[in-house]
Amino acid sequence: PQSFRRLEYCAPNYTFAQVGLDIALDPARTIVKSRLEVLPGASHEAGSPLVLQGHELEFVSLRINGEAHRQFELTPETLIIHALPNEGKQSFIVEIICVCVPEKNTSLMGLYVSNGNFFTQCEAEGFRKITYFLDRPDVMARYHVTLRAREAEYPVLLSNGNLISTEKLPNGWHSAVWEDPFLKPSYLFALVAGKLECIEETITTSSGAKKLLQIWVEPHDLKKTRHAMDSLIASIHWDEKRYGLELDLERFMIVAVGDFNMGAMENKGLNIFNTKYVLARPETATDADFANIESVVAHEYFHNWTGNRVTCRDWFQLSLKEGLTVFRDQEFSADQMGSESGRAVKRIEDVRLLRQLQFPEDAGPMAHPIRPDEYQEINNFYTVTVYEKGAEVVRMYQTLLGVDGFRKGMDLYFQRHDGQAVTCDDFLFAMADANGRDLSQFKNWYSQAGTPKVRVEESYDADKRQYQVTLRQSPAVNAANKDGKPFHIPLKMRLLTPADDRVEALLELTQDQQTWNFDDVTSRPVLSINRSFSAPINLDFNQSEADLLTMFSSDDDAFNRWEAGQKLAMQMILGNRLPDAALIEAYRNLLTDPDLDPAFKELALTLPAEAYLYEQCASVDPQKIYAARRAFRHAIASELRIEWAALYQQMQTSGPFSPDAASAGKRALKNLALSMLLEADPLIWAPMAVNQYQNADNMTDRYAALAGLVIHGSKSAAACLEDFYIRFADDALVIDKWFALQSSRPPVANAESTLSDVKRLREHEAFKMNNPNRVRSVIHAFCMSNPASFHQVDGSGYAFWAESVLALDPINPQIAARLARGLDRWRHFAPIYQEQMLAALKRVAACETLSADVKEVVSKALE
Ligand code: B3K
Ligand code: ZN
Repeated sequence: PQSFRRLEYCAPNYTFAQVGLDIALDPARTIVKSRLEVLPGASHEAGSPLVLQGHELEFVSLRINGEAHRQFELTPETLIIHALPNEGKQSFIVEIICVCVPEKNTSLMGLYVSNGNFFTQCEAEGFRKITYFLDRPDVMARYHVTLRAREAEYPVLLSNGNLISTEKLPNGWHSAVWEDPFLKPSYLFALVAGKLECIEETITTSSGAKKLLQIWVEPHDLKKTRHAMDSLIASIHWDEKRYGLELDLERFMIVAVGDFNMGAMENKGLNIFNTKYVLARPETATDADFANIESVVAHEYFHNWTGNRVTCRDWFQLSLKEGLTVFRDQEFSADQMGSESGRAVKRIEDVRLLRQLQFPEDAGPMAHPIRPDEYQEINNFYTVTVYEKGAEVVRMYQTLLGVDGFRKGMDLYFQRHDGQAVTCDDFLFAMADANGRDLSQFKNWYSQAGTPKVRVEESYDADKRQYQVTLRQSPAVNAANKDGKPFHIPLKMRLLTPADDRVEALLELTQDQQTWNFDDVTSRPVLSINRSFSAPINLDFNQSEADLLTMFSSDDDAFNRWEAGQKLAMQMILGNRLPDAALIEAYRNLLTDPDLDPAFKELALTLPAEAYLYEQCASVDPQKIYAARRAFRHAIASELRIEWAALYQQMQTSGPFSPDAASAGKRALKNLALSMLLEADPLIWAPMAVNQYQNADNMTDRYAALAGLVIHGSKSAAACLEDFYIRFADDALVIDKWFALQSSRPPVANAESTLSDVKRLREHEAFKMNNPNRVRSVIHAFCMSNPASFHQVDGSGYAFWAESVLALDPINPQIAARLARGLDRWRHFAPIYQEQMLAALKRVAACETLSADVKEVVSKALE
């Protein structure tokens, strides 16, 4: 297979000044006429051919400067044009006509049909499925687009930028002309056509300009768009206030589509979203859904500057826009939480996700630096490493430079690079230059994979009242990280003492080993380090249980307070122990503390996920870890049953539903209490759960009650599941939840295996193999979010995985490749599991028609 390498970057030999597209939409045969004004590019050599990418296109004709042109070659992936009239610096016009077949396009890349409407997805390399093009992000052009379609079926015609004109055409057709005033690469092109309706708002931005905001959906979904609109308006205001960045177009549109490979896409002025991240009403969406919509709307909007105005030179630089934009959406969401403790809650949630998903990736066969050096299929590199670890790296700049220093760096970045396609180095230089700092060692975060480990050793001299801490870093050394150079690691710390000495510092660990001394420390302190998770590392710090308990009850850094509790629970679970009396007491104090945020309590009493526990083991036995974790949970549930019952009452909310952070936190704690009560005394509490299920006025509470019944194997679960299906049968996103809940059910005593349920669900009339959301809610949910049911010693889960990867690959390689990642860590498991996983991997690898996407994933796993 072909590999692409970062160091082999070549500037384009041609570029486009203007792109004209005329697209006649027909599901069976869409005719695309392009008119490209071509100029010699940075690496131009006289006489060199113009090599355009094209994929699954039917070529019709080629003209140059108005004349038919015959000196060209067609390959399955390219159109190579020779004998060009381009001596000197003059531009010339290339006109191409080609045809594509949207209704046959199940990959959902390029132009496709969903529920009778047309949509596009071009990032990273989908534009080449629409027309022949220099489909690379460093070719930036102005686009002028004419869309044509039958008016009755496709009354709405949208593309990027500003609407210039519309026209009625003969035979029931009509057209619309759109012009995007900004330079953009092809991956930001979009079109939408069909029977859609919108809600709209007009807002005034910081310069006093009026802007039109629209959210387009299928007519029956209009009533579910308010939250997305509010989120968009809040995002626009936040970016003005925090970064001085204003919306630059006359109109900004969001369109929702039910068939979509990922969350959403930041096409210039025309964001296209998975319905899951747009549609919400209290009766159909959970608090988590509301929060996700807010953050995805913000993320895509923020891309307008970090991604679109300044874009990536090549796809190795993906984290330049993604890491930065994730950091921005995290900060936005933290600000929306409305309190300091809310900010901490958001930070804990983000770190939890990073450690559950990204740390395993960074330790497995697909490990790569946030700026990868090599890929076979770029779609495989939209990873938690590029996104979430990338965001942690951006956060470290802010930690090192301060919020103001970071802002100066951002200002300089836009001043230098607006309208350009640039690299991660350009971002780093802007940060360094704006602050007069040498950040050369910080570059190692971009080039080295693996989670660094930092070992902590401390000593205290009571006579001298001196405290000493020594930090040693060891970069993970693995295939993707041969150098193992030391990182520049910012570690926030504080010494906790009864006298409250207020010894605080930001330690910058830059060498393999460094020691710091602190004077006038009145008694042996408890070290609180890596506060707020200031660096994405693993701490190797043998703190005593007593110290951890101190932190769990009183660290003023909410993140580290939470972390101490997680560490205590983790050590006990991995040691196959139940919580001891001291820990139960600490939990009790925390749960009954009237001053603590309910959302924080919920996080503090939620045990480390199985995926994170696996990371602490040399050889994983999923069944043992599941049993130990469940027993530990059972102990917390039953020993604190009085507190749980009290909280279940106290956390009831009254009045109309609001998804704000404080109300959501109360519901989260109440529903954790219900789940704990079901764990402790299922027979007593099942009727309460049924009652909550039936009377809830919002999806958070209804779903939580249903999930509690299903997970705890209650007899009432079946009837409630049936009721839920009937109640929401015409709401696809809710039916996704119905599927996902059943597929992610952990093993229940005396019940059929989840796998047999999943196989039945796959035959359900509402299951659709070519709808990504539905597939994710059944197949991915089982294989990737249900470890205790998936990892069976008989290998039945793995056989199902192999079957599913092979069935999905011909339909949608991206969705298949994502699932293929499910056995990445096979070497990390105990031998009885390993053998079965290896057999399943080999079965997939043996298929001769694998997509490049799946092939890269399984071959790296088997390397
Ligand atoms: N930039 C898109 C992701 C595109 C994925 C292509 N396989 C969404 C986002 O990160 O905002
Ligand atoms: Zn993004």
